[in-house]
Amino acid sequence: MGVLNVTPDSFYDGGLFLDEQRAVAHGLDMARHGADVVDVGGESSRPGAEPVSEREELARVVPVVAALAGHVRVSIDTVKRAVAEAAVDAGATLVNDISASLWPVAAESGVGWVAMHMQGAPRTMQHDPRYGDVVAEVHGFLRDRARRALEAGVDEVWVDPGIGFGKTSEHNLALLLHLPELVTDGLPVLVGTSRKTFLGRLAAGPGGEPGPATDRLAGSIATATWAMLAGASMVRVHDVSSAVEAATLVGTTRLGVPGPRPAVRSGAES
Ligand code: HH2
Repeated sequence: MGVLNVTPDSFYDGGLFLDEQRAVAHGLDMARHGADVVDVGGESSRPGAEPVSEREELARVVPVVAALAGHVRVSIDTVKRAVAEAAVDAGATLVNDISASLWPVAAESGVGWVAMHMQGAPRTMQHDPRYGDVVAEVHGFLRDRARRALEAGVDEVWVDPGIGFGKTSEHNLALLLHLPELVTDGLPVLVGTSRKTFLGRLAAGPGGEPGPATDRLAGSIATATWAMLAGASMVRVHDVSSAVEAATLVGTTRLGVPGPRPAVRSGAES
């Protein structure tokens, strides 16, 4: 799943694709590089983000969804019912819902739905996130939401632990470590770690300042690869070609087929 933020303020690609033509070109480019889904969003959910009006969000996303829908599967990343409905009318076939509350839209319109876990709301969610048992609470929440959606008649239900959404680095790591348990529930799992702050914190080490999002490619691909090996069916990424390359390598390894090997100089192998 390639990320396409039609926003001025997203934490990594904010402002790059606010222009409709640039957004569409980037979406098509991600599809060419192997994205199965392009996730179009018109409201940043980064920590501290201010909400955007419905009118503004509709104006940002609907033309982009309409232009991409004939070329690649499009998901709509929104928490607003009206935006989800308009995007589905424009051709989106998956509602990516960080509020985990829009399953009725998916049920009514016959599209897929992603339930993501978030503690609190973007503006304040990173102030002091607390859990008794983060893995049990997040998994329990996702199971409950998925059950409600399935009962309402949604055929395609995804679950996503919501890395970085009301979670410390330790919470994020615990959720990644325990991903295989979420996978065993049988629902397809989506994971989004791409360029997120906890990767910068981990790379900086204890007491260090996290580096900028531009320095987080290695961590993004490492954690996406871990998620794929742990059984996630989809990873949400900004860097599609690197992620597709990692997915190809992991896929061939998992099937027991030797993947491409680096050239080894004779006699110099250690
Ligand atoms: N992360 C972001 C947004 N939407 N959806 C799902 N299902 N899972 C995620 O982890 C997820 C998501 C945040 O990333 P991004 O869209 O790049 O940034 P911003 O919210 O600043 O636009």
